[in-house]
Amino acid sequence: MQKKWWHGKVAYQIYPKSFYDTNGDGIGDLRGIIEKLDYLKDLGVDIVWISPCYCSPLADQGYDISDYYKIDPRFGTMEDMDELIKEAKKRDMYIVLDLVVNHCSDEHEWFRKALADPEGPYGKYFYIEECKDGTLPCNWRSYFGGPVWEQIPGTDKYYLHVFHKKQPDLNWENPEVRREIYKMINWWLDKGIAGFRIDAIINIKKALPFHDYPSDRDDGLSPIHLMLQEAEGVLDFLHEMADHTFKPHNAFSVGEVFNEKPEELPEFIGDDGCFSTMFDFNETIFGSSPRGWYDSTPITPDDYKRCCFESQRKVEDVGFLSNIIENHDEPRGVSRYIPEGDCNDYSKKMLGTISFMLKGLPFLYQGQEIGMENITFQSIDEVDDVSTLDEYQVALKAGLTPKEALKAVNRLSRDNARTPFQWSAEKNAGFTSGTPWLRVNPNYTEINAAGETARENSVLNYYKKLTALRKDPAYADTIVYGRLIPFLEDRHNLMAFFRKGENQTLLVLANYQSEPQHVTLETPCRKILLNNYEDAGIKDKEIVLKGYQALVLEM
Ligand code: TEU
Ligand code: CA
Repeated sequence: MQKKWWHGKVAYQIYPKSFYDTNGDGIGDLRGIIEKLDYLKDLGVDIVWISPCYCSPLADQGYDISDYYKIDPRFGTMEDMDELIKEAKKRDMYIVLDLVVNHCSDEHEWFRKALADPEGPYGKYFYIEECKDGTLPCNWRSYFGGPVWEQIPGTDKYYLHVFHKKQPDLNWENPEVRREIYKMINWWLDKGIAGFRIDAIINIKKALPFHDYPSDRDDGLSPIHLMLQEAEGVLDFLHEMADHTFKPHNAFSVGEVFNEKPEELPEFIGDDGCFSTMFDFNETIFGSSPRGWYDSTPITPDDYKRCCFESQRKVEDVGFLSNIIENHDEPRGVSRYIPEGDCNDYSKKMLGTISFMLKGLPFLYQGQEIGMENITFQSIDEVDDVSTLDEYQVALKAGLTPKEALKAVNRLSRDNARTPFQWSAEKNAGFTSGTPWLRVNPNYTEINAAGETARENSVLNYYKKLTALRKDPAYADTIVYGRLIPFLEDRHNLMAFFRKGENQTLLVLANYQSEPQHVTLETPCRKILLNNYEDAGIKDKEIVLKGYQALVLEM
């Protein structure tokens, strides 16, 4: 594997709407990000991925773009963006934007023109089909519920949207569409951003002509992944995109790739892959049910371990994954991956240790570093996210009572991760002086950045140790490139692995339970590099790990 400039870095995702509001309108903004750059630098962050901040009606919080070349006034101005890029560079930091090109907004100029003249050139920018007797071209179910086809008012024509109806899919089969997209990417890269996170990208290739797949629910619709399994040729588009944009700019790209075909992995993230890296979602998709969120199976520590190791094995000689415990589409990792009742500073630090010590590029999601947890919505009216609202309806239709349905969606709601960042114990967690667009988690009085900074043994200060260890010249090479070899893999509630470097071996031990656990080492350890407890409990080769204790040892 070729070494790349970004391999040893630490990345951080910002969801701008919920990060920091500087003008009191209740919505986070670019100036808020500029103000907090030093906070991120101090945490040890190098690469900052910012979820969409382009002009958008915010039907899907910015993942519905109406102008790729403009900043939404709610987030700021292009001058703010230029300043952000400049201020980041000053600090040796890299700005990565979100590339949403499977679809745009129905308020984008292209789509307006397509509606005005479906037969004209812009009609071919989208998938528009005539349905004479109202029979839809296929029975695919949109990710956010209902059929993927929406009628164009006053006509017998329908357009395709695999996400929300305000997110019409762009027709990648049209070379003109691809040219426009590459032009836009290059415009941003020329501006000085370091690269892109690439949204929902597997969906750009459709299995054509449109046809039905077997339905898995009473609605008669089929899940998109059946179509994706059959679609051939997404990589032709992706290589073309990389050759015209990322590669000439030596840009960083991280793909949001689901449902890829295993044999295609090298083409995605191998040395000549179309992306630098892609996210590991193996843990996030575990336990999902075709019936919906309400039917999903919670993950256990042993499942979690299996998911991580499976991904590591898959990419071992191929490339570099990006590791997360959460993002803006998922509940908080500490609420999901730590068994109920056990979520505390020890277990939070343990999860962080695993995420940072696996091979790959660690991505922190805003608030993860201070131990932010799920919020419990008291009523569905408090929820904003389109996906959660749909899953709530799915649960009701399946026969759950409103109370049960709310409980089911609370567990997985994307809004768990979208509540405002908790900066301090002041009003609205110090996020805004106005009214926050989404409810602040009431636990902000205990969990907030100011308190975490002040408290020596906080989760935040532990994350700083993790980023520092990753960059410590004495260990960086092993942590970044060392082979990952599981240790005592079948031991219940223990997640342990070696990282074997050229002349060095590290051992990561995580006791994934509240009861202590005894481990015998193969060789005595030379040095304790990290410990989420005060004392280690090591006697020669014998270790008694305390509840949720995590250790990084040099062997
Ligand atoms: O997500 C793509 C995706 O397929 C899922 O994460 C999906 O949104 C989720 O399972 C629904 O609950 C990306 C973005 O990360 C997400 O925020 C957007 O909503 C989506 O694309 C559409 O742009
Ligand atoms: Ca604002």
